[in-house]
Amino acid sequence: MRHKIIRLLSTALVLMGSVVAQVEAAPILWDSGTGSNGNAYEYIAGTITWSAAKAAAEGMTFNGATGHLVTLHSNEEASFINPLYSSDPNTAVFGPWIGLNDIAVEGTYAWVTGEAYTYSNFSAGEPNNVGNEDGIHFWGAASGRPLGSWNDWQIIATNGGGYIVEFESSEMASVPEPAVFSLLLLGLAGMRYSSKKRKA
Ligand SMILES: [Ca+2]
Ligand SMILES: [Ca+2]
Ligand SMILES: [Ca+2]
Repeated sequence: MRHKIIRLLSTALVLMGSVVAQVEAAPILWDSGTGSNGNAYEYIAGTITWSAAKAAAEGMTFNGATGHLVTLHSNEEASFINPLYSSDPNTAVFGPWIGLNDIAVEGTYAWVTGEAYTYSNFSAGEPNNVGNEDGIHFWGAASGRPLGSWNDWQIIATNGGGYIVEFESSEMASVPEPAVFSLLLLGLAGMRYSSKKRKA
């Protein structure tokens, strides 16, 4: 019986692991160094418009936190994020979309989360709103501009550089995967109960 329980338990753990991998994002925590905020960041590769990237980011979860397109407040935050994407050749010129836009009022820039717009890193000559550009992205390493500097670009244009999603530490659960852990305990209790019942 004990062997059977161990076998069942390991099967359950493997199954839960694969379910978690499908649902959960796998971002990197910024939890050390100057200005670190405990938030988690992930580069998602792909060819996508700014609007679709915004929706995709907001459809992701990590440890209880809902994602959003990245919001930046310091050079330190930018320095943490740049290496997440800069080695992907797809970001060589057009790097990932970020959560800044001037969709509501032309020339008035706002973060998707409503956070204060207190930090800016536009490339020289940008934003220039050529053809109504309202979504912001990073320039890539081979763009001829500083890596990670910003450009405004049309939100309906696809950008092959993907996007960066951010998860707020304030929204994260303190204990990882509480729901899955409870299920595991329930399952163990159930197996004990049925094994006792058979013996009785
Ligand atoms: Ca942020
Ligand atoms: Ca604009
Ligand atoms: Ca521009």
